[in-house]
Amino acid sequence: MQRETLLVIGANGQIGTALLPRLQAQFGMQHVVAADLRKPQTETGIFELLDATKPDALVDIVRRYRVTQIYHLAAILSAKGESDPIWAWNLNMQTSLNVLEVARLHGIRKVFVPSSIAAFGEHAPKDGTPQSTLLDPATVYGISKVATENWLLYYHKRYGLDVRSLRYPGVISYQSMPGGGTTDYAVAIFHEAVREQPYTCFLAPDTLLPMIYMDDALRATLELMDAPEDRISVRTSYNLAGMSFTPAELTAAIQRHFPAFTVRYEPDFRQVIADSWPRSIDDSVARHDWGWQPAFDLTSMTQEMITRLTAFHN
Ligand code: NAD
Ligand code: AKB
Repeated sequence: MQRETLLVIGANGQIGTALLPRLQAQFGMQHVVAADLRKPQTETGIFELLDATKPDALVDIVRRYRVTQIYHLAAILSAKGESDPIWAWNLNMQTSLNVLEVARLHGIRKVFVPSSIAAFGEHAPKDGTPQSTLLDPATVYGISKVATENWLLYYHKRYGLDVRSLRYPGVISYQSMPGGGTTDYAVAIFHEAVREQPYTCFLAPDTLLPMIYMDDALRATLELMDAPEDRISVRTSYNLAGMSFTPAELTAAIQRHFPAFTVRYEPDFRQVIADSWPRSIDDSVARHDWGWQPAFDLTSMTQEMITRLTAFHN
């Protein structure tokens, strides 16, 4: 049987930085190729500079390393995308279509392309947002995620490509800073708290949003990718839930560790984006199909973030 070789595109981002060591542990250092527009800050194994909007450069890496699976993590996220919508659309769509087309033409066995809670908009139920509902996103990022989800389904139906995807909630992690999203406050707040600095939050205190701890997000990704094909009933993207909380609830959870910690609220343009997203997610289809179960709640995630970042900042 041919050994799997994985290509991770956008490997230096928030999720790639944490995913890479997990994939290297599972598949071996020589069988995971990291690629990104920017070089990694530390030595992380095999690395290739890649602009994934360029199909020839992508083909070259796939051929040279005999890649069998692609994890496509490169994207412009919700807040950053609004600064230049056409650029964000072009980058998100061009990279995704290049990955799908290269996968089809070069015998790639499995492709992972994440979607987001940003795929939902005004007309989706806000609480317990179901797997199947109207998708009318408010951001260019969300529009690109809905379009990509439909392209994934198309490549699966038309070409039999084994595409897999999760609609990640806001991902909270200590390994690196997030890259320009609306949920980024939930990471930045911890860095200020452990440095014993006040934090200014760009969302209002009662903004309830779905979030997930990185450990859970990675486990969900690996479990989905490992699941037998006949367990995968969703070829657009699976709803995925971890926890939901507001900035005020997160502040209170942090204050149990740092009673003097204070937060000022100055909502900006990201408030409108957050208000267009679900408050909580129904992930029962993922639970049913491949046994998804989150492990972290607000209390355990807060404890873990503070422990890890305290070690990092000291
Ligand atoms: P990020 O912004 O932290 O990282 C993206 C990486 O892609 C960066 O390192 C960037 O340099 C790279 N990149 C950008 N353009 C590229 C190009 N043309 N070619 C190659 N690399 C390029 O993003 P992330 O948070 O790690 O997100 C990864 C994926 O997960 C994205 O699809 C994102 O939409 C999705 N997602 C993330 C979250 C979250 O909270 N982090 C939530 C939902 C969905
Ligand atoms: C963002 O806020 O844009 C991301 C996401 C939820 O997709 N974290």
